[in-house]
Amino acid sequence: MTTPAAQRENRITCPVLRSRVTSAEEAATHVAPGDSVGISGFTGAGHPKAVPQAIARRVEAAHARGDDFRIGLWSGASTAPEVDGVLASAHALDKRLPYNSDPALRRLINTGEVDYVDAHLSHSAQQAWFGFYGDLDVAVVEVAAILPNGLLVPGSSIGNNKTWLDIADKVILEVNHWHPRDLEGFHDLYYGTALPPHRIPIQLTHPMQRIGDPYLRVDPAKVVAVVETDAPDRNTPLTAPDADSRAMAELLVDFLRHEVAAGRLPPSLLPLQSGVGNVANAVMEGLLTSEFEGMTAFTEVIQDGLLDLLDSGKLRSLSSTSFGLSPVGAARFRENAGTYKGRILLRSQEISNHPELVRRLGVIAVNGMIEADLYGNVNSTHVLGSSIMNGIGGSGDFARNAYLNFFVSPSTAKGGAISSVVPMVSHVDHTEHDVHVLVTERGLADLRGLSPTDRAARVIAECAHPAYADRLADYVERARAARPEARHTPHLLREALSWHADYLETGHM
Ligand code: 0RQ
Repeated sequence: MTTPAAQRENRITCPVLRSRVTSAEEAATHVAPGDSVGISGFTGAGHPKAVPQAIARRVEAAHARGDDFRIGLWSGASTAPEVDGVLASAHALDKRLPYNSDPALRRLINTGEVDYVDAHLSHSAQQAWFGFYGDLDVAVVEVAAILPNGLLVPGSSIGNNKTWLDIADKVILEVNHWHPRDLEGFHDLYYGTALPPHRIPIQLTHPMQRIGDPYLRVDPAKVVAVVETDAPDRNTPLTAPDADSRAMAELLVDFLRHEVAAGRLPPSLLPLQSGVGNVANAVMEGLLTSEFEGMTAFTEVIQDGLLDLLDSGKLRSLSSTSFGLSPVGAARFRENAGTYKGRILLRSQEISNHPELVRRLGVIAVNGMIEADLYGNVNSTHVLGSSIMNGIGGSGDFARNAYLNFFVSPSTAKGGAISSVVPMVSHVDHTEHDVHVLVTERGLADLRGLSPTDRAARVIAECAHPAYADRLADYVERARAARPEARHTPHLLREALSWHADYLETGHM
């Protein structure tokens, strides 16, 4: 939906950049075959709405002429159908990093057409600076407004925008009138990051502390085009939490209660991080009806549940890099944006997910998983060892450095045909050394301070589905008996690996 230009307020008040306003088609001509393109966007918020579609059309026209035209695409995190979806269907991509959740692109990654670099979200900016990914040719970044002095008011996500604007040879800006003009003041851009060996500590000791500027900077000489849009973020509807999600949320909130009673957490908890999806949202709903007050969040995405918690007053404030709201949540935020100022702060993902800060603040991290094994290794990314689902996202940034981490999943997948608790995970994202607590709808296994054998007993007793528990217990027993001199982390390697192979061959484990 586009508002006629005459009705729009002037969001581009810098004369130099105003003079670069053009169409998405014209802007897309600045992208050449073989280019690496860095775009804004994180969990469906703040991605460019028009230029990627114009690039896709350009690529399709080139392919129709028999010309090769593919680009590399770097983002903050996942985008939306009008970015990853259209570029995938145009076969426009040869490389993608650091995170994707688009089903069309996932298929191309899994068939080998697109190379995917699945990186920790806090690492992507610095690895780009280090030169690990090569040069960045073009940045396409959505903003809410351009000030008279050329500073940029960011949109609904920051992600890697600062880095892309800094390192790209050319910059295309999309100014999206859909974002509330009130977004000015919601952002904190830290420009103090240096490369080793010149790094200094990041002086942030509270989730809401400001350590930077409210604006993004760009060298106007690099800006080759400015495109105006008026289009919403992805804003996927959330389904109401199902019974399993509610059960997991209840277990988790009860465990936090137990930790407070034991003196291991303060009554207002510690800053919360929660991943995307319905379980994360259900946990926030559980906290809403809990006795906890004065909470804070140091997270990467703001789903509706966090907004509810903020509205209730139980959550004092929240630091993130992005929104990821449903249409209802987005409408609520847009209507009342001004009232959230000072309670929500958006930062670059290299800061929102920074290991130094996650460790210092003592974050409580809650993330989804695909499967866990008996000893506590967690697979967040791959189905049956080989096919990627989304990517590691920020889960590793938070989990390894958290004060306390939780990994959550239903105890089975594919209608019960697959157990989410397995002898040995088919792919490792979070090792047994990183993982604290596993939660399924069956129960919660606190693995802290346990030996591998004790972990196995607890995971089977608390988290495994009854249809698989006996088989898993039998596996551990036989593995222990098989080699008495190898009982630290007992395995029957052939059997452990054939666990998934059985499913691939028969449809059952
Ligand atoms: O596949 O859609 O084809 O049916 O995996 O599973 O149960 O819908 O769970 O949406 O919560 O996602 C780990 C993927 C869980 C997510 C993961 C199949 C299942 C389904 C999704 P279908 P559900 P969720 C914040 C932090 C990594 C990144 C992260 C994720 C699909 O949480 O991407 O945490 N995490 N980032 O059928 C085979 C199993 C399975 C299985 C699930 N054991 N075997 N298939 N599935 N378990 C966000 C960011 O960082 C940006």
